[in-house]
Amino acid sequence: MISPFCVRSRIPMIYSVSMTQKTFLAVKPEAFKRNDTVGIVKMLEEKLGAKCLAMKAYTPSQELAEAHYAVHRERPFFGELITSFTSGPILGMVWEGENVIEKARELMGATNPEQAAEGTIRKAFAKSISDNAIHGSDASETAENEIKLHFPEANFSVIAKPSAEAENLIKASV
Ligand code: IDP
Ligand code: MG
Repeated sequence: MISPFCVRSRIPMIYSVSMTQKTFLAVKPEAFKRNDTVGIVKMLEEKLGAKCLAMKAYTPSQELAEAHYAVHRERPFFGELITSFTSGPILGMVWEGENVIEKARELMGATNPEQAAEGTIRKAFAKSISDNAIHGSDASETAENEIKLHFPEANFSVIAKPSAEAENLIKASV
């Protein structure tokens, strides 16, 4: 019998190993206009190792764009960023998989495409730091907020849950 103290202390360790997560990804307006959408989704399908739960094309309103990029409000490029994000349709998506947030960030590549590694989406499709083809959530809290913001109509009640393997370990330890 393992003590409750031990159970409590083990859970965060198990969670950090393997998590089924959801993330919000979006093909940005400039890439959408260049018809790069299919190529980007193909890379996600082939390389992300996750499944797409939802996908829709829409032009973000000023309000949506400002909420989405609220963390950058004080940055000098904020105005340009909002103008860009509201300039036409984006393809907003929710993807689910093991550690999908970090894996998607890796597959996206560096924010500045000059620093993006070979084989990444930004290396293949981005033109500049302000026209860098794709957005992806950077942490589980931002993923949860962004999914609620962009898919208010969908009921994604569980944003992140432990893998089956981790759940079994947790059950076995109680
Ligand atoms: P991320 O998209 O890789 O998460 P963030 O730092 O969150 O990068 O920045 C959000 C977006 O703002 C970037 O994708 C990029 O389009 C734009 N951005 C970031 N830094 C600059 C900059 O120095 N000049 C112009 N645009 C920028
Ligand atoms: Mg970001």
